[in-house]
Formats: sequence, C-alpha cells, structure tokens
Amino acid sequence: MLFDIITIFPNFFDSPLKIGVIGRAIEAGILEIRTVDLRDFTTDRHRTTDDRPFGGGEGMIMKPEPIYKAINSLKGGPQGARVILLSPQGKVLDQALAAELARCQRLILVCGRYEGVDERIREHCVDLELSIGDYVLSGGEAAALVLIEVVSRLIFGVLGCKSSAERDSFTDGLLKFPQYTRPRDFIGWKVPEILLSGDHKKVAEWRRRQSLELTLKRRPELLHKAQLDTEDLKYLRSLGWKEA
Ligand code: 4G3
Repeated sequence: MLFDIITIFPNFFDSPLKIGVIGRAIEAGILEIRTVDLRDFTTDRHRTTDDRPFGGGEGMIMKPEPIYKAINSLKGGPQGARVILLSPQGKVLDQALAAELARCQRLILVCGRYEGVDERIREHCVDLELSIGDYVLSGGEAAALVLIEVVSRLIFGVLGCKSSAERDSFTDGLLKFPQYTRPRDFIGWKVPEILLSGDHKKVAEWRRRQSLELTLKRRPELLHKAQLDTEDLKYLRSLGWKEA
C-alpha cells in the first residue's frame, strides 16, 4: 500500500515511520510512504501556502493552487487512489472506516494548517474528509500519522501475527477485557482467581462479560453497533442495559 502525504512539514514524518511495526513493513516492501513538500508547488519568492480569508476575519487559509498542483502531480500510478483531507470537519475515523481504507491501493493524505483549506479544494479534489476525533490540532500532520498507523496494521503482513489485529479492542465492537501477567500477587494486588483456574471455557466467559460490562459503563453507544449474541444480550439486560 502506498501513502502520499502532502504537507508543509515533510520532516514531521521522518522518525515516527522508521520505528516498530511500520518501519519493518516499509523495509519489507509491504508499505511505501512518500512525502510531498507543498512548498515545491508554490510560485512566489516566499513560497506562500496561505492567505487571508475573503469576507474578513481572523486567521489564514491554505491557498488552493499549491494543493491542487501537488495532488495533480500524483495522478497516475496505482488505480483507485483516494484523496483524503484530515480536518476537524471530517467524518470521524473508526475501526470500520479504517478497514475500508485498508483495501485501497493508494491513499493521498492532505495535511492542512492554519484555520483551514480553501473550500474549492474540498469540493473538487477531495474524495473523503476525515477527522481522527473531536478536537483541534495545529495541523493535519499528527492526524495523518494516526491514520497511517490505524490503516497499516490492518494490511496483511504488517503485524507479525495476523490474528493480533483480530483480537484487538473494537474488532467486535467492544472494549477489551482486563489482562494480567506475572506475578500472581504483586505487593498484595492479586490476579482474579478465575484466570488461574485453567478452565478455558470459564475464562472466555469471564472475559466476554468483562468486555460487555466495561463497554456498558464507559462507551454504551458502542453496544448498538457491536456483534452481540443472545447470551451477551441476556447479560447486558441483567446489568440494566436498555436497548434504544
Ligand atoms: C484542515 C485534523 C486542517 C482544516 C486537522 C484544520 C484536527 C484534526 C486543519 C482545518 C486539524 C482532526 C488542521 N485538527 N481532529 N487541524 O482530525 O480547519
């Protein structure tokens, strides 16, 4: 899979992508990540990428011409490339959307800065406007990194063990159950007895119930989209859950 990142800070991406699972996937040729310096597509002496908003007001807006030219410079190559703008106005990223994007051959990520991007770029060049969550960043770069990591771990061969992505929180729409490792007793803080019992069926049932309980307590809205069987529903109702 190929990621092209259009940014005024190409160096932002240097070290985080060299590290760990992503770094290894790049070395193995499973992933390719390129940066495009937006300033290379400016024409003035100061390499200007932003300007004042029409209609007045505070802040600066990213000019359309450099972004337009940068995107067009990437046309050709793998079919089915999607142009994604990272912005707080976007559709909020979740595991399901990430799985959909992981099927693309190529993603072109546009990182905005300042107060936003000229609307004509959204209208004519962007296939998908995406947010990593309901908060504001100084630029789309950190959001692009998050997107790359989320999507990359879903590509076959990026994680050492294929099933580790499947075991993750959110794959079945629930939060992960609590986990423990040695020692059994850490300064008097004990591991739940059931996990030491060797009864795999009981352990699986306990974990499922922990997941359901935690999700109900902390993220009840997730339950509406989660994959639940009749046992799950029975347990949730016993905890006082009311289906909307
Ligand atoms: C474009 C993304 C970029 C328009 C970007 C602001 C938060 C997110 C920016 C705009 C960003 C996010 C740069 N802040 N939640 N800031 O994904 O208005």
